[in-house]
Amino acid sequence: MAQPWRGVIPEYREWMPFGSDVAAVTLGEGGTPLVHSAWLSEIVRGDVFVKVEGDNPTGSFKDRGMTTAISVAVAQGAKAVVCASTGNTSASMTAYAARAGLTPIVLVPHGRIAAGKMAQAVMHGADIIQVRGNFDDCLDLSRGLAKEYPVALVNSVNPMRIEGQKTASFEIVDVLGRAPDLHVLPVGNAGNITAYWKGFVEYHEAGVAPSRPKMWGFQAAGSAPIVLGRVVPDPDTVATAIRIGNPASWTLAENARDESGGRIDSVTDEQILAAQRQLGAHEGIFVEPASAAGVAGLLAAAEAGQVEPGLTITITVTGHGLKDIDTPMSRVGSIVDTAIDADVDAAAEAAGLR
Ligand code: AN7
Repeated sequence: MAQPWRGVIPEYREWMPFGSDVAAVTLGEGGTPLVHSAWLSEIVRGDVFVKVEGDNPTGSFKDRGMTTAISVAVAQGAKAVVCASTGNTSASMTAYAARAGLTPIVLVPHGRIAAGKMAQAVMHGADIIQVRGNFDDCLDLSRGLAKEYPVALVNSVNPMRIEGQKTASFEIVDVLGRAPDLHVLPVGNAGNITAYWKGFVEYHEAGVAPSRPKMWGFQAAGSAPIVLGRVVPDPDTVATAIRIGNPASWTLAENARDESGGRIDSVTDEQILAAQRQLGAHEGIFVEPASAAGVAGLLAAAEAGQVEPGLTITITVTGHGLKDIDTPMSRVGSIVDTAIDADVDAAAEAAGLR
């Protein structure tokens, strides 16, 4: 009988910096599909695989790091947890806190949080506090609360988040049987690029993978502090998940870039929305705008002749498209192409079958 996937702590416990005294608070996260993309493979003249992180329990990669952060918080006796969020962290945190019986406190920036993500936090029973400021202000507040009050901070500055999120790299190597030549992903607060690099490095050092990939990260042009080399005080992009002007893991992301011989670049909102739509139409994978930043970056690099042929490339799409339907749909004119009576011939006519 097939063995069901058990969640990232049970599956990768020997790679965690904690012992069996930490019980896993899990929703069965991880074990997400690595889908071959014929479309992108042809464009880059290599082999491209998409790691579909929207298939996690709350619809984003955050679940990998939340199972570890919440499990450890519970083991340490926490009663309440706090996070700043552009949406996905709060959706994930509130779900895992609900399972663990912890009180979740969510700090979100004023406006611009996708409705689906807010709905998740509400349904998981969170106290939602809207801050008159941006994500970076929320993160400062979140840190301040955790310092002065008995609440555990579960943003990616909590090292347990990185420990959980690194398992995505393990899964990629486990499935491919080797590390990719190049790994591509979006960058916001820069926790995930840090985590992926840690995972690839650990597998390499342990001899599981004979090589490590170059890391390519992409920020949104209006929120590209690492690319610009300075804090962006008022970040702006349709990709609200990565609307972050002062990433917490800035230096660690630069390390991942430099140690791997990679790059961190930016893509415009137009490139992001085009990539989102193309991925949906060519591959059947519907991702949220931020998640398309990596795809947009790879497409731009291929167009500029910066992708050498013959590479094995993996690309993480971080969150599910259903979380934010307003952004893409606002670009679509009318949803309905043709209205007809309930008649087979009329339907065939409208569908171009005759
Ligand atoms: C879909 O939820 O920061 O570079 O507060 O939701 O590790 O921050 C979300 C980030 C990419 C960027 N894609 O990852 C939050 C939050 C999606 C995201 C990122 C986020 P990091």
